[in-house]
Amino acid sequence: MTRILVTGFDPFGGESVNPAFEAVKLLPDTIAGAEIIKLEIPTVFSKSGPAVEAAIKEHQPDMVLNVGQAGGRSCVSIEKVAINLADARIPDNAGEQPVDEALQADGETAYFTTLPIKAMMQNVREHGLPCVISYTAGTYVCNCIMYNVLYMCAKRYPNIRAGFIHVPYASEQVVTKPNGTPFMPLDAIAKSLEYAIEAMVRNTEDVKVQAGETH
Ligand code: PCA
Repeated sequence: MTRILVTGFDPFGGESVNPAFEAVKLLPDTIAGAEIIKLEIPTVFSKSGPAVEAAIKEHQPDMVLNVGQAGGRSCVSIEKVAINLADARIPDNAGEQPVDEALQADGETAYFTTLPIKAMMQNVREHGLPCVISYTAGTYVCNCIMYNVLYMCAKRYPNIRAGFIHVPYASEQVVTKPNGTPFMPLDAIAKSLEYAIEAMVRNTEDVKVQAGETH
């Protein structure tokens, strides 16, 4: 049975929930016949990678999908690329605030996801939910975990495919935020993740559909 490790970060930046892990918790235990292993990980530069690697050792997954909050984005966005850079605008949950630091001294400048992200995007859209490919995961802990997981897969777990999804604020988070702040209901976020994961299981190769940006 295919096994997929799906992680979500804990709340950070003054929020009381993180829609990433809240949505991960709503996922079924199997998707398209694959077993879903759910894990909350700390929003901490130095601790998130080791937490994922411990779970990789314990569960031996075939794929790893890390999920994080991107407040300000309006729909689920699937990340294409992680860069070898940490540049934190706010301290993480342990007070770490790296500025212009490499994540791995011997790592590549960047890694592309090894998941079939266009097939994932397409499957979410075909179920009537908006979804885009994103070409930056930022420079905070989400880019850090995506980079570090792809780094460890390149170095130590060549058979694991990995990638990252950013999710918007959940409805309840924007109740006291300015009018117009983008959000999605949590169950729609969870459904988007489920359809993305379904396509991960069903597509070993990605599909060739247009998704790029002109700016
Ligand atoms: N989002 C942050 C870190 C944790 C999370 O859920 C980010 O996008 O970097």
